[in-house]
Amino acid sequence: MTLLNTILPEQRRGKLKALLEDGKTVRVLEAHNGLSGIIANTVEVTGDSGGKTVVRQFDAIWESSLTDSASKGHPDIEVITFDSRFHTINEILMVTDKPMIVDGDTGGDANTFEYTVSKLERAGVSAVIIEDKVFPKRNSLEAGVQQNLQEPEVFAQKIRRGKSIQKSSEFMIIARIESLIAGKPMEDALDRATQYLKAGVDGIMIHSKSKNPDEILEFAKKYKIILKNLKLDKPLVCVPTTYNLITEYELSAAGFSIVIYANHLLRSAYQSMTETAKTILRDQRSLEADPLCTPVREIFKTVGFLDVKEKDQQDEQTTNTPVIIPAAGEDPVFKKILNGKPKAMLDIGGKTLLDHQIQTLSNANLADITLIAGYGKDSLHAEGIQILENPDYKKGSMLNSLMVAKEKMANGFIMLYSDILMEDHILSKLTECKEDIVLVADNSTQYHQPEEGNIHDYIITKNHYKPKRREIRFISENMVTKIGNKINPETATHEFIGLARLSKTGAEQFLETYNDVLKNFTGPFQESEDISTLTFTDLIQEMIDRGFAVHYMEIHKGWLEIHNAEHIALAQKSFSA
Ligand code: SPV
Ligand code: MG
Repeated sequence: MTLLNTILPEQRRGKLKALLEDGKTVRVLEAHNGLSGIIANTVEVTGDSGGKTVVRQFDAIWESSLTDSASKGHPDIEVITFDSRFHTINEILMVTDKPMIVDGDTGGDANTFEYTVSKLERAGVSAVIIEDKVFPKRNSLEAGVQQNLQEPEVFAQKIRRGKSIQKSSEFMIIARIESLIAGKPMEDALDRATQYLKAGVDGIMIHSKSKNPDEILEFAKKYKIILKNLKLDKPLVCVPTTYNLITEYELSAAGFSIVIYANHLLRSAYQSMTETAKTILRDQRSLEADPLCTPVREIFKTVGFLDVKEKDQQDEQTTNTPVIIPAAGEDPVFKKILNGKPKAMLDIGGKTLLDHQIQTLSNANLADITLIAGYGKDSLHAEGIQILENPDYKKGSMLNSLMVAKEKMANGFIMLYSDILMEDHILSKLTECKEDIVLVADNSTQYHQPEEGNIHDYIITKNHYKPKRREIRFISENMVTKIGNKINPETATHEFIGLARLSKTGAEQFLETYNDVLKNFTGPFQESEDISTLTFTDLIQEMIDRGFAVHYMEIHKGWLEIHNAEHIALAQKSFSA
């Protein structure tokens, strides 16, 4: 179900009257369930109108007794209960925003009809058309069927009762004259029209199963005279199923203001379904039937499944993505200042490095934080985060620590190096990225020399992109082709800042590659001398080599890594500013 076209009853009900008052010839298409309702509501073509290009759509939806019954596998003889019809009506109303005209069959007796009017009006239906036959009626299109007409006085009284019960002035009751269907003369039809108009009906439908339109055109001519005599202006409705050569334009010129295509979606669906079923039987597989079928994805799009997918992805990205900070290693540079404490406890302007990180994460609504501790773990403290331990932190790389939090990765995660600080906007932007694997990459690396003794994770992006002024690039082009600390800084386009986001799918691919590499390889691997010291960037490079799409989110400065005393001073300066 798509929520795009939903509309409240009071917003819809008056739409039909408004179209008629605007002098429009209302083009109506049948629907028999939610999906056909969406088609009737939204399908459009561009056409020509007096040399001008116009977008053509249907104006309203016909909820047909014939097709509602047939879609339930039943004949059109008022055997489908009103409750069942009302279920279909609501199903269509739920996914459309155009006015609906309901085929009310005979309307039952006057009491039943009052309830029908009340329920349809409340639901937001714009009009009901009832036919002047005796309950239970027979469909009008089949030749040789006994058609029993209701006494016009009895039918006129049913109209009065219906009109007296409706609450709004917007709801319309239209009388359908079946004289021509029942083989009665034109006079009978005209007589009935006069009586129903006098009873207060809002419009007349003249029905015919003739191959040519002569009789309805004659009726239309004489109907104008009746209206003139009664000083009324009430719309005339036709259903050109059998006399289908005549155009809307001609019908409009003859005085018809509502034209109903009453059964075409169901009939075309039936033909197409039968053809598909036979094709599968013939070929004993479905390959040949495929060209007869709409792609699944188009159905998904039509019924709103793709919207749901997108919303789920957005939710997944913005709510509670776990953040994993591998912080187990010992930092030789700060050994003295830290005095046995882990680097995360480094004081920067009166606050620990970790608290600075937690603050930035919480500013981006990221509250599920897991830190992997190792060296100096007992002196590690921070509020509201989970701490896991990597007892083997002396062996292996930061990737081993990251993998301690494997359990947190199942629905996607963010990985943050423990020694970087950044401006808030970087994380907010990262949570909005739609790709499955996104590395945050700084493009300012090209403007400065690598610092002595520091290890930098460099990136080379697809197309060897070097920033130019004012340029729009599409996200899908933001692909990483190479990553690692052995890349020549001269050829690198970006530096990986130690912040990455992996979606559920991205995390699955990441773990799958990791497990496979550990199982099947020994010795040197990517940039590492041995598989046991495999790094995060090695694994990412391996994923790229295996064909997984690794994207980058480009930033320009706005972050710091704390590798020496100078960096601390710089960070302090930034925070005090
Ligand atoms: C319907 O669509 O159910 C109608 C029109 O009532 S007809 O089938 O032509 O009678
Ligand atoms: Mg009908």
